[in-house]
Amino acid sequence: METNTETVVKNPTAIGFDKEVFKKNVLDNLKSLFRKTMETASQQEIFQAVAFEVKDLIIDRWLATQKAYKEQDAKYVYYLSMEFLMGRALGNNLINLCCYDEVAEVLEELGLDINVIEDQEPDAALGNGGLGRLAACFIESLSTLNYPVYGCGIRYKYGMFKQEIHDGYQVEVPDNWLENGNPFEIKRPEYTQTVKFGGYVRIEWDAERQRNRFIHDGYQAVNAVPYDIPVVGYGNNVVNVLRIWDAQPIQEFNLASFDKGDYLQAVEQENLAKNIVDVLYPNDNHYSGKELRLKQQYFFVSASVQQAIRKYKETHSDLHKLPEKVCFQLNDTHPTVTVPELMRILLDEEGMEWDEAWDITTKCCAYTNHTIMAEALEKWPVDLFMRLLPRIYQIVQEINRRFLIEVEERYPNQYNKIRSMAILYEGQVRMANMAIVAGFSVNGVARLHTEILEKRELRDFYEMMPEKFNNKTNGITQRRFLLHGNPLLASWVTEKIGTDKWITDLPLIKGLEAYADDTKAQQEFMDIKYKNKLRLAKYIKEHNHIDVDPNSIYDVQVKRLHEYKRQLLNILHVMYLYNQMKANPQMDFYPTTFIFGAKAAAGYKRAKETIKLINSVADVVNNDPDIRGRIKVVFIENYRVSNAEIIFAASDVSEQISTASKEASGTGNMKFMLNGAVTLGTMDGANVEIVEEVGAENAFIFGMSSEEVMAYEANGGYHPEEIYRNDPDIHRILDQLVDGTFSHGDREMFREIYNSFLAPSYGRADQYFILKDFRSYAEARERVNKAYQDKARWAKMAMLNTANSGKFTSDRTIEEYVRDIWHLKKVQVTL
Ligand code: 9GP
Repeated sequence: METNTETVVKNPTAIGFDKEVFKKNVLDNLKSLFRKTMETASQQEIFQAVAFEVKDLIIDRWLATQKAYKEQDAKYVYYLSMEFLMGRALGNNLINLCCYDEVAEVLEELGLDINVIEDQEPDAALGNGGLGRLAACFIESLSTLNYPVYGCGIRYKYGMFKQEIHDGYQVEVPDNWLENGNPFEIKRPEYTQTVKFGGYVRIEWDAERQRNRFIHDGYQAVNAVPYDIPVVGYGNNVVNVLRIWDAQPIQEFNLASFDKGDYLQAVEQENLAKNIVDVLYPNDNHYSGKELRLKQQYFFVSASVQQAIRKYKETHSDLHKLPEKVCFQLNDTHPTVTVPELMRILLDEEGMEWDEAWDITTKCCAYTNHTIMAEALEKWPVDLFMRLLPRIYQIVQEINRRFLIEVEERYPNQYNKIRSMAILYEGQVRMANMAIVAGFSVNGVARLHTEILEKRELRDFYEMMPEKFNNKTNGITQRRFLLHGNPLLASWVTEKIGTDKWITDLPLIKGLEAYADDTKAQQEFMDIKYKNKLRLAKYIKEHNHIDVDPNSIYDVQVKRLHEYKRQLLNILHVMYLYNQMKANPQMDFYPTTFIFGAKAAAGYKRAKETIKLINSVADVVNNDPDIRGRIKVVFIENYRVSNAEIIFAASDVSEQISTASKEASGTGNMKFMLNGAVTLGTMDGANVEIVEEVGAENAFIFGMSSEEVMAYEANGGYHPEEIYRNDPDIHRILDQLVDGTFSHGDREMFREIYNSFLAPSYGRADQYFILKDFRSYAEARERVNKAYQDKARWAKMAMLNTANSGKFTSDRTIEEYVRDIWHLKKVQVTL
């Protein structure tokens, strides 16, 4: 892999950092922003004062970067994404500016703890889970690798909701993340764009050009106003931009329009602007065909594409060469309206012919698929789509018409091909199909996932246009998930392998392998893990009021709550263990803390019931004197990026137990691995590649393969009631769902979950093969428990996981996107 370690500037003074100046400026900021001194300011105000000072350090690099891009006429990737799950910025900005330790010292001299100051910052939670966090890792890696990018998204007023647990149930609390302002953002009203909704299309004859002109009239318009957030590269002076769009009414509501008779129109335009960016849809891997969601999509896509074209035209006159300077990467189907929007601009505003416009569009757009879950597929009802985006719909119709002619020519009379590949079908606009037809690249996010796309989900497309398909296995940034999240391990790695170059060249971490059998190194590694476990225990005590034993195994499943991710399998197994231990108090078992963290989409009933079940089991098990604390169950409230960093660092076991074939990749699995947790998982998503890197002997694999799962699915499922009848342990735990054992005698509380195995009210029985995989999972967990008791063996396994995590840096993923799809050039930035 090509790296740019030689450009890394780690000496803070070399980047213009001066401790005394920094300190003075922070104090000045406190005065000018809040009229406060150190003695009177709140922690939040101090955070703001520090953050503004850090932004000052960033600004010169930001200017220099944009200047260098301009001078070199650089090609940009526009990473279009409904979600950017950025988390906190302060700590990572300091790390990437290479002055984290120095700022920590300054704060210490002022009597402050940098961790406490960092804790004042709300997470920028503009995303649900893996998809949004991946986008955040990608733009950070692009900056670190000296590549130009605009992250384009939405400035939601309310991000991902905050989760509170009341009586074991999830309660959603609005996330007013902008309450105290965002010190890192800059409003850019000069780049405001207008986005139009509704209305109708008028056709006029253009005599000069001898063709029809399409005129969009009677629409409602809204202003898209961008806010720029800096994305700092590690030690290389590069600052890219995350540009998120806010919606503003075109003109503030004025009474004058009342007299002119367009009073209602004015009110409507104002309301339109008010609602669009209000809130992030809290659904992960699930499509809800809401009109507002389509508005959000078109809103940010139209603004971003218009802006990209405007920027290009500032320095270029020939739009035919747009693909040399611009690539739009569609993060899932959510931004697919990019395709018809770009066509609209080229046809209607630039006056191009269809073929020229299509040629440009199809060279500029590339699509990433992140899921095969049927319920996540976006299909918009034609009537809604047409009403909201009348001109865009016409263009979609024409794209579809022309594509179907191609299909018919290639596969005469094969209606099944039309059925699977048409963009418009049975009254729906199928967004994935449009993205594939128009994109020059279609990629999956892990090898297995891409294979499933090619062989099954998108087979017809793959057969017709195999050259478009490629795999880009996901990755994560080690700057956040090791250097920032686990500073003890980070320093130890540097000391052991004799260099800190792993920060920008993660495969170097393989150097740790040399220490795998070294008892002293093993001890050091496990000491660090222990300290991180203490840190998490403290967090759990403060937030959950539960004591956990840092000597116990920390067995962790943190991710969004979804049936296919099978948190239910995990908690059913805890119930099983509990039964075993009650029956045999002397059983050989190493104390284990089962840790969960998960948000459920607000309307996802089964997911919410599962959270209640986890908390109910926790209540019983944690308080049963017979168990003597040997099994503990903890549900961490409000799982998010900032506490995730603490959790990964402290984990021994990484639960990656999705039904094989369902998890496209997973990225939490990589963060655990990097931090020396051992995977307990199915052969799904990127787990396959993790096991390949670390070796099957250093992971605990169980369960059906994706082929087996898909074979059962093809045959309509299996018969869980047979397992229920024949396996007394499973029989017992299912019965316990409805006999009140974990619900204070309430037999109805978990009835729905019980029914899902034996008599579902919808779908197949045990759709995600929980009972089918149960025994295999139980056996794997037993192996884990035994393995942990051999301290040396465990230390070796854990260390080998860290040592072999090099492939899973997002730097590697980005280099592959650049090589195969984006074709960007590195830009060096000097101050
Ligand atoms: O479910 C996938 C997850 O497996 C993957 O790691 C992540 C990033 O590629 O995307 C998730 N997909 C979605 O959230 C919706 O497509």
